[in-house]
Amino acid sequence: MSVETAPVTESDLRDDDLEDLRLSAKDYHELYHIMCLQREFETRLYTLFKQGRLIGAAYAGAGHEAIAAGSGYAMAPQDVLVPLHRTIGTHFLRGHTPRIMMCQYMGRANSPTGGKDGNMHCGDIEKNIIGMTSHLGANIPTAAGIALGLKLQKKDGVALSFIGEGGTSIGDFHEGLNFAAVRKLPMVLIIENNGFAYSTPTELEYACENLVDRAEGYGMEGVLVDGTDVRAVYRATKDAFARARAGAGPTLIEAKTYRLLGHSQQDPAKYVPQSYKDAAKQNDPLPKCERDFVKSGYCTQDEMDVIKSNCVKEIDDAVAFAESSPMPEPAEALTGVYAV
Ligand SMILES: Cc1ncc(C[n+]2csc(CCOP(=O)(O)OP(=O)(O)O)c2C)c(N)n1
Ligand SMILES: [Mg+2]
Repeated sequence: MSVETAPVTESDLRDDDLEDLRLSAKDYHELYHIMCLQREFETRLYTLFKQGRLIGAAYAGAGHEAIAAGSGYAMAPQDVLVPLHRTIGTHFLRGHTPRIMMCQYMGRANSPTGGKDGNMHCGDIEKNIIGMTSHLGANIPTAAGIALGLKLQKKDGVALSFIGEGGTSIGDFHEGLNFAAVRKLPMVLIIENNGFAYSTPTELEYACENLVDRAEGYGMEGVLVDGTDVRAVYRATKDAFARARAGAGPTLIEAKTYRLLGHSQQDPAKYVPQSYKDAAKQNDPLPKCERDFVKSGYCTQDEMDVIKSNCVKEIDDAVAFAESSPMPEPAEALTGVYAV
């Protein structure tokens, strides 16, 4: 995607596609809730960072909420999540509540890592969340290994993971996808293509038109989707999970979106052209979801306003809970680490 080119600005789903989604009003409310929760949680993270109340850095998935909510919502309990730095909504959907995640970002003793490692690097084996590895690409062979395990154990689960478009240039992308395709593994990989890898625009990242075109070379299904449309992401992921469960192997999904903020809290993103910023604003997944859901009759604007204001309260509660939670004991510093 050239940074000059905006994807569709309104839903490109046809009515018959939408009927196939078979979602209830409750489902639509929850999809919007998770998107709002991600936006509110990360907006708050940036404020807390500036106030010196966080441990470590803050990244936001502003612009990626539809990818996180739509794909996470397509998962079944037996599926395994390997999240990435812009998909905190998937954590929420698998039971890592805002309280738990805020404790994680504040390095508290009761957080999943007990205050160790980077704040985003947390998982919970009971919840089928495998903590992300910071090295871009490394999550792909991890997901392929999980998918191999699920297949060998004849379990019904599917492994879901993510990679930014910048991360697709790393060798692990090739190794993980090739292995998954050869072994027909139950795995779904979503490329979150936001047009930039830190300050590098897509023109300097890859020469093909769409990264999903690589799927054919691996001998796997590839799907291109509007990553700002939560229903489109949900549908593409749900279909990919169904193929994986039927033994038809992995799917590569390319979800095109925009990064609404800089790479992280410390990046003012002065290198981003105005045309990209304008297109990003126009394609913000939250107002787009509101327009689509109200137009389609899934939710009223009043219902969506209530969901949004409740998210503010949920995050207020998470911050208060985390700040009243204890810091780890110094004596615990060396427990749970491999080398001392
Ligand atoms: C192997 C490796 N190289 C560099 C980094 C530092 N780094 C973290 S995120 C990032 C940009 C990633 O861009 P992209 O894959 O497009 O994902 P995005 O942040 O845009 O979602 C970089 C360079 C890293 N974590 N791992
Ligand atoms: Mg990117």
